[in-house]
Amino acid sequence: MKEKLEQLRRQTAEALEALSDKKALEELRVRVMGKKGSLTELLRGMGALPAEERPKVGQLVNRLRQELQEKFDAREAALESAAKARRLEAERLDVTMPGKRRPAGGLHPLNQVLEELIDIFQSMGFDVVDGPEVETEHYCFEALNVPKDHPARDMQDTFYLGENLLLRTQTSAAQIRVMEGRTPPIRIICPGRVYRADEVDATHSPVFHQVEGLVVDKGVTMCDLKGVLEQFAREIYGPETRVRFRPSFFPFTEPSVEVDVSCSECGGKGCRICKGVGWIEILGAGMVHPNVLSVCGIDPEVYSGFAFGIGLDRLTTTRHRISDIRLLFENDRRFLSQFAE
Ligand code: 2NL
Repeated sequence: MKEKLEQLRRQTAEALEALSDKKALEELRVRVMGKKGSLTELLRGMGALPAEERPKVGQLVNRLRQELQEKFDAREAALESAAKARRLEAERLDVTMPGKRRPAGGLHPLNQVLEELIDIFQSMGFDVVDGPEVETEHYCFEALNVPKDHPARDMQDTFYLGENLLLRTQTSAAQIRVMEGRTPPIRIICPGRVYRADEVDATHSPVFHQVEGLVVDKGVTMCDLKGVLEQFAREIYGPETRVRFRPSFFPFTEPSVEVDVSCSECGGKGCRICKGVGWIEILGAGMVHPNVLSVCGIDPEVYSGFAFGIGLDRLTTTRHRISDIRLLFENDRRFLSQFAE
């Protein structure tokens, strides 16, 4: 019996040394220590021993059980730490290796021109404001002195979302909100998306971008309008740029003007870009109509102002000689990556 115990001790120790993973270890544990395992078998064999030897042998079996238990646990721990060491070695990282470079994104050309424009106006003391794209007829038309029969108000030209709800056709709507809520002096620009029910072609898109500006204070005159817009045009197109003001009409300004700059491509001689006329129209502007000031609770006898609207898409396409406005909305990376800085 003693020999059998000794043999089991030796065999188990050897088998434990020989195995190399936890699965094999658990199998061996069942084979030796399990209900039908070798050790249990030996214990059963005790029945054949003389009664006076049984306690002694029982003690030996129990000691062996304890010893084997410890051996199994120790081997299990050793296997685990070996596996962990192997895993760490396999996952070793050299943190000093150079990383994989991701291609950097860039600002959309519209945003590049917009940022330039914001810089120019901020340096002249303008704040940048924002407003909702979904507007009421009041803020989009009524407050801007746009009469009921004006074509802009037609379903054909404007996207209506409901009885009195529409997608704004100009960012003036947001500027009206500012005039209602502040007392002059007001000096703001308001960039944003605007919507018109236009068919898509090379020069039209139902969604486009506008930057409107507004100055209201005591004693603001047409001279201020001309000075600010001339300064803006020279900063955008270069110091040698000539600027001209042509009489025009908008319901919300009186008098109204359209502003042209000498063609930066040909210097005014006439070319493909300016369609042979030597001038490029860049914006519309005018002195804020007294009705518009009144609606906003600003007394036109005390205050006056000027306003302007710049089409950002056209400014961007002429600036970068982009032939088709649709390119600005398709987000084709082959196009956009040409503008990455
Ligand atoms: C254009 C013309 C213009 C304005 C926009 C404006 C705003 C307020 C009051 C009065 Cl709150 N006017 N905006 C004025 C004149 C022209 O835009 O052709 N834009 C592309």
